[in-house]
Amino acid sequence: HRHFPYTFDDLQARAQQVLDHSLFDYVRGGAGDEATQDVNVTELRRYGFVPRMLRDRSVRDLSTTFLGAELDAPVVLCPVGVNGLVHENGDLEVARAAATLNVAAMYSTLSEAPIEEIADARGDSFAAFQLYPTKDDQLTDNLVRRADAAGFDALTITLDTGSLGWRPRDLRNGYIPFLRGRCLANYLTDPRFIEHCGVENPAPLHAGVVWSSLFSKPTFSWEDIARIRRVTDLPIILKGICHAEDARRAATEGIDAIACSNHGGRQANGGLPAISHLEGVLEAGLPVTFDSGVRDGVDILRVVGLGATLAGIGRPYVYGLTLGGAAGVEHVLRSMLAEADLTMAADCLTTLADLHVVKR
Ligand code: HOC
Repeated sequence: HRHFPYTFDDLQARAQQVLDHSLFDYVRGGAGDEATQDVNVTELRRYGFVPRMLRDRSVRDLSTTFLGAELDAPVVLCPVGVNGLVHENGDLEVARAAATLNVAAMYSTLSEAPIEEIADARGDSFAAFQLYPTKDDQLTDNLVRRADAAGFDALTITLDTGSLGWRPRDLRNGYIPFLRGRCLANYLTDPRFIEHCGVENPAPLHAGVVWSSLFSKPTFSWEDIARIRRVTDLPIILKGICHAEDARRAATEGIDAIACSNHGGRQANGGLPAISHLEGVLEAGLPVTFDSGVRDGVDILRVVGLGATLAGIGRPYVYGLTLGGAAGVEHVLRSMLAEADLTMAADCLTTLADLHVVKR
């Protein structure tokens, strides 16, 4: 990997060179003037560690457990619907990388590859199926049952896409990635979706229009969560919870974990950095994954040091995928984990429990 980038900025610059302009913008972009996206990153960097010295640091241990699974590293790949657009068979390449490195991942409803193929490709690695609720509960529940039958380990329900964020880059480019309709594989075989289309094997544009009309359920609420809870026994992760009260409610509703996240600054441009929500969310006592601003190996340690069980990685691995498929994803993950490991070694911190974070 002599020519592969080692920093986020280099990765992003290289990805920009190879991706179609509108697709790059889609991955790179955020809501509004992208202030939230920026502050997600800068605020996280205000946290650090006080080194300890003269302690045996010959062995460092990054392993952890999440929802009963033993993981070699405290990371999870975030769900991304356009993986299949940035690289051929992108969803499967990501799943293969996750299998090779035994890291956890969440796979998008909008994957280009059918979820059963993804479930196969991820081997023994921990895999959650990410669900976008639709206006049609039956269609939503069908997807949940399918994920269950395919052998996924958990269900992640994305809560912050009740409507799509205000994204100037995409407005300018016309939302081309999604209008291509290549991310609808999981709907096209669903009898309920076919009913909505009024025809089997609908043309991509027709399917895209029907899907857009069904996408998201603005009234989605705790009652829907209770319904889905009854549909599956899979552990449920609620993604997008930032308020302590919502986290507490999740705990009382039998939810298993929370993904604390502001969607990488892609949905609401409220300006608050996602990391400022983590402490309140942790108070509910559920296991928490955190994403939105994680760019390198030290960020992984920061997030875990602040109490999250797993650090969610999005854009960094998507750029790795863009540049080198499964090998590219592996390179990015290995680099991030190597940086985390070497940082722990330098600071004489040997386990994740040693990470005491201080804010500057
Ligand atoms: C056109 C609707 O999670 C993102 C996605 C949002 C998916 C909705 C697409 O881009 O962050």
